[in-house]
Amino acid sequence: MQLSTASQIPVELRERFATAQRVLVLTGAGISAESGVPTFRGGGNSAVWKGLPFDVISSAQMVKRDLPAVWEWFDYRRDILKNLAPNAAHKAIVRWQRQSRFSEFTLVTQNVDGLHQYAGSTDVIEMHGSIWRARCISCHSTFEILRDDKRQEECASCGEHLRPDVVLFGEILPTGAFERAAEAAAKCELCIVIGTSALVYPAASLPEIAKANGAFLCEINPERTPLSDLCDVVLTGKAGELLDLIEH
Ligand code: BJW
Repeated sequence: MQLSTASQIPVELRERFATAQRVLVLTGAGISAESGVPTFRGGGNSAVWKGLPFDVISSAQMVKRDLPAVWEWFDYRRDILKNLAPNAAHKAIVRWQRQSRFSEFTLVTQNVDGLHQYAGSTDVIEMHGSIWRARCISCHSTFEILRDDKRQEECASCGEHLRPDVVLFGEILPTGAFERAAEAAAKCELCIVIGTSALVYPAASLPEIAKANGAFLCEINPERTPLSDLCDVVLTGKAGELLDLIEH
């Protein structure tokens, strides 16, 4: 069912949204789709870069084998991103955080695009890092990559190679990111999962943790995911159209 008016949002979700104190929002690539950011999966397709599936080019092995190719893939994506802006869904989440209607509001994203922060969200838990940072492969110093500047090639601290500060397949998450997110998931009363295929772990375990601890679980996605059957409410449609409707 495609929902287009506030009255079509299930009453129970509206009530939960109006009364919950502790809320966790988990986002994935789909929330940025309406800004023009390509997703990794969805619509039966999987992203490919110069003939390489994204899970090959975005992998720990590829950093060891061909770091310049990895940079080329991330430079290409940053180049697209620098001309894109947050959409209505990113902005709705900023409002939810700023209105202070919830005593605890946690935003966890798997996205590396920085669009939540660009929209105005703060304290975002970035589970998979950021495309706007580089990290030294030796001393692990991190460096911001500014929108219009050429990125540094070498570490300013030790001179070693830099790599994108993102979490590739087979790599561990930034220290504390999963722990903070899992703690918020275990405590939340309402968990809203937006635009993720819910295939990649450990991020996909957060809604499972929330549900196991009694949270009301809502998914927003045009397609069904492995999480859909666990949810109390599934809103089938685009995040940019649906998020505004929940709060009214
Ligand atoms: C819309 C929309 C609109 C469209 N509105 N919606 C347990 C079980 C099985 C496997 C594992 C496990 N634990 C660990 C693993 C291995 C692996 C994993 O999960 N593999 C599975 C895929 C099988 N996980 C890892 O390797 C993780 N590391 C780890 O666990 O470390 C410990 C460890 C180390 C070594 C061995 C074992 C354990 C790290 C995962 C890192 C993921 N990195 C990536 C790439 C980041 C860099 C880059 O940008 O290139 O992160 S992969 C890619 O997938 C990216 C995303 O963040 C992530 C999730 O994707 P997401 O966000 O869900 O996007 P899509 O494209 O999949 O879906 C988009 C959705 O939007 C679709 O559903 C659309 O319908 C929807 N949509 N338009 C709303 N308008």
